[in-house]
Order: sequence, then structure tokens, then C-alpha cells
Amino acid sequence: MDLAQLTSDLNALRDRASSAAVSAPDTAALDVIELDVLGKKGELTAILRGIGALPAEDRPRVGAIANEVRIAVEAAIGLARAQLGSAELATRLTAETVDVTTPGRPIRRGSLHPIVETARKIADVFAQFGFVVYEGPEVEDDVTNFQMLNIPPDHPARDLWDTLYLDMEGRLLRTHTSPGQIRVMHQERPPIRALLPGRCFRYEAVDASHASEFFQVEGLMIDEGTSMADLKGLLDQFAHAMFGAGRATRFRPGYYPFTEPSVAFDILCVICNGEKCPACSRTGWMTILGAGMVHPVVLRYGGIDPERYQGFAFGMGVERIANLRHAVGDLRQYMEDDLRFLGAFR
Ligand code: 2NL
Repeated sequence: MDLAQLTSDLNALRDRASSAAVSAPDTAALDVIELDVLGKKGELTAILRGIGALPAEDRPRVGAIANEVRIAVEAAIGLARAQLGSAELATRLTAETVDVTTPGRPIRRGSLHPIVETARKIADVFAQFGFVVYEGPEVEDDVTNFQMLNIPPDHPARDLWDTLYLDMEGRLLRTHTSPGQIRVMHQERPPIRALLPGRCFRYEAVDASHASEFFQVEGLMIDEGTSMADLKGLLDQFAHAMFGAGRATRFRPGYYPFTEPSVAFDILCVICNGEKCPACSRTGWMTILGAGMVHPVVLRYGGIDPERYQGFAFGMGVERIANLRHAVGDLRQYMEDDLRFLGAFR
């Protein structure tokens, strides 16, 4: 190997490597060229190994040329890398564009259970008249659920409530929210305006119109000089808020052991407007709740002097109100957790 041969090999390598860099299709190809020429086992390195065989005075000259070749090849690769790199970046930016203005996927929103929605609506109406929501326990005792409501043990009126008893000591599942009202009377002083929503339980043969679990909302007002006229005025307001202003209402005589007198409160049939249809058993009217003046015996059990105070109370089944508002036919659907049913009340 002589000087002229080495010099021409170096020049040839520079030209070949530079033109390979210029025509490299991508940066990965540049990496290969870089390794093949400048790497530890590269061609330039191999040529430089031949320098040792040259006369000492020729070595600096070849070393200088080799250095120039290395710088030239590095520059060619660096330039090509910059050009290919920005082209590749531009391609990626186009291919991987994220449209940040695309609307997000909508979140599936839940909705209130129709019974809860109806109970809240009922409470909202009475809240406007100063009624405050209380809650009582679902597990009650015989005294509070029955005896303090003027329903003594072994009295025939007990037949009105098919009761789920829990033990022989009188613990039972409340058959109405009324025992909660007794607890309010013990806890508060008149004037009282209480609303009691809650789950109640009865021993029933379940069908489209009977369930062993249902919701009740009861109201209780106790003050001096409270009358049936106050009761009727309030219930009219309630009926109009729930079923539309101007809906006709009526009181019919009724019976409950804990009120005297007792009434059933009807609205003109929401289906036929009094024309008499199957929905109102061809009466033209629908009963939406029961009510009455609190029996003096019940006031006394509640620790309230019936000579000074009077009160009225009313109670309604929430499912019944919800059925009328949403035209639901079968009570059992409220307990089935079927999202197709529940989603219809958004
Ligand atoms: C109905 C009828 C009613 C009451 C509930 C009540 C409570 C106390 C005293 C007197 Cl502490 N009365 N509650 C009164 C009349 C009727 O509910 O059919 N509910 C579904």
C-alpha cells in the first residue's frame, strides 16, 4: 500500500459515502452508512490501519486527508439527516394529527328513580307551605306503629294492615310512615308541619297493583285552630301543582282509626276528565290520598293537648302518584331495576 493508493481510496470512499448519504431514503439508512464508514469496524477505520505500513514522513499527510474525509462524510450525513428528519417529522405530524376541537364522547348520565323523583316533587310542593321533611325507622315496634295510632291489639282495624312481624316482642316492619309522625310529635312542640317520606312494608300477594314494599309520603300539621278547611285548601294546592292548575278535586267520607273525621281526596280522572273510563272504574274520579283530622286520642299519645291543639294528617302512596304522572301500569317495574324502564324517566 503506497501513498497514492491510500489517497485515492480515501477520496473514493468520501465520494461514495457522500453520494450514498444524499440518496439515503430515510434516517435509518443514514445510520447504516454512518456505521459502515465511520464505525469501529468501518471502511475509514480499516483504511487508516494501513497508515502504519507507510514511511513515517508520509503518515501526517495521510492522517490529514483521512481527517478531511471523516469531516466531509460526517457533514454529508449530518445534512441528509437534518433534511430527512424534518421530512419524517412533517409526515408524522400529518399522520398523527389530533383534532383537539372534536367534541368528547358524551358521558352516560344516570337519572333519579321515578319513585324518588316523585317523592321529591311531592316534598317540594309541601315545602312551599312550610312542611319540613323528617324520617323514621323502617323497623318499628307495635306500640308506635299501631297502638299510639289508635289501633289496639286484637282490634278488628288491624285487618287493614297485613303486617310483617320480626319477632314475638312486637318488632315489625312499619306498615305506614305514621309511626314516624308519632316520633315527630314526641320530639317537637306545636306548631308542627312535618312531611314523612319512606319505604313501608306489607304482607301481600304480589301482582300488578300490590307490592310488599312501597313508598309513602305522609304529612302532619298541628297548631291552634287547625281545621278541615285548611286541609282542603292545602290539598287543592297540592293537586294543582302535581296534576295541573284547575284540576277539580273532591272530599269523600273515609275511615282511618287515627283520624276523625276521615276523608278520601279525589281528583277528576286524569285520563277521561270525568267522562267515566276504565282507568277511574267509570266513576270519573281518582283517589290520590287519604286524610283527616288527627284523632284526639292520637294527639294525646303524641304528648299534645287536644283541648288546645288540633291537627290534620294525610298520606299517599308514591307509586300511585308516579303511575298517574307517568302512565305506568305495573307496580312491579319500580322494583325490577330494568334500565330500559328507569331510563324512560330522564
Ligand atoms: C293513605 C292514608 C293517611 C294519616 C295517613 C296520620 C298520622 C298521624 C295521625 C293521624 Cl301521626 N294520621 N296519617 C292520616 C290519614 C290518612 O294515609 O291511604 N295512605 C296511603
